[in-house]
Amino acid sequence: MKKKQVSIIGVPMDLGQTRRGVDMGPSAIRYGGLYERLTDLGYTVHDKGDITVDILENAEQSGTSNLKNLESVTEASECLAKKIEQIITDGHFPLVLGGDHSIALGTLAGVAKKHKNLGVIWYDAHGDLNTPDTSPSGNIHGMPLAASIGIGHSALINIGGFSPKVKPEHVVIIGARDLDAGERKLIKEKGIKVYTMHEIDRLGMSAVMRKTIDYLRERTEFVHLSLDLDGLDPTEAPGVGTPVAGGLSYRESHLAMEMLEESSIITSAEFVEVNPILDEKNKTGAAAVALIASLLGEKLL
Ligand code: HAR
Ligand code: MN
Ligand code: MN
Ligand code: MN
Repeated sequence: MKKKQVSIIGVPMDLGQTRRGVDMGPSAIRYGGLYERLTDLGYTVHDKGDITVDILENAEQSGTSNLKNLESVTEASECLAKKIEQIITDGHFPLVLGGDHSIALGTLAGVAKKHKNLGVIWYDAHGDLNTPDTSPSGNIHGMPLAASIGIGHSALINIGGFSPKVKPEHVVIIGARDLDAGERKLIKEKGIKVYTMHEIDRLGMSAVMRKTIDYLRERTEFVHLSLDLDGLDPTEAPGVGTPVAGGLSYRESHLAMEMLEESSIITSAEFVEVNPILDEKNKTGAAAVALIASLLGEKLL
């Protein structure tokens, strides 16, 4: 039997927001033992290292928009998109380590180039559905999902040279509890499926995942998981730049990963927003590793 192949890419990106340290996320996740955990599961793991990202000191601030570090974020995204495309061409499972959530622009560009009829699970406290007009911060990590459905700054929308990457009705957001006014409006206008913490409290994670899997199975052929560690509660994942109280537990998150693994719908994944400078002894990096392992088949027994 041919062993399953996983290709890892780190994206040391901190330019999509303002708290430094999240560029060290890929190292923190590797430090948490990712490689060994995946090889123990029987995978052949190709760690392709990190892509090159400008450091803040050298990032150009061209004055035409309110978006911070637009040029550097765009440049890294284009580079990431090409790498992802190659990984999928090689028949490997792409696993991206962040880095702030702006990296999803590049991941989704690469994935969508190869996988038509793509679904996306956005596991996050936030919607990341802002545009330059609605953003309260100018931080690009609050915009990648909007850009991926074709809404926002043209430079972000057109990463990889095409748009959109995913249809709004093929997106499921899980764990949302901090949505800006413009994001709520977009969710309603575009009919994006969202399981906020309210629905998760009411239905339970098991039912939410069952519905998510059924929904995406009916509509899509491939599904990308974009997991922002701030989807978890900050008590269990403190190493994130924009923590929001009242989040998903570690166990709920494991259940979600286990159900996705059983369903076999996930064809690419990224784990983002791990900031080891804000963390407690790499608790968040370790949580990322444990969730990745569950997603890729690690069992308790
Ligand atoms: N919605 C706010 C903004 O656009 C905060 C976004 C924080 N985003 C992340 N990614 N951490 O989910 O600035
Ligand atoms: Mn540059
Ligand atoms: Mn996010
Ligand atoms: Mn978030």
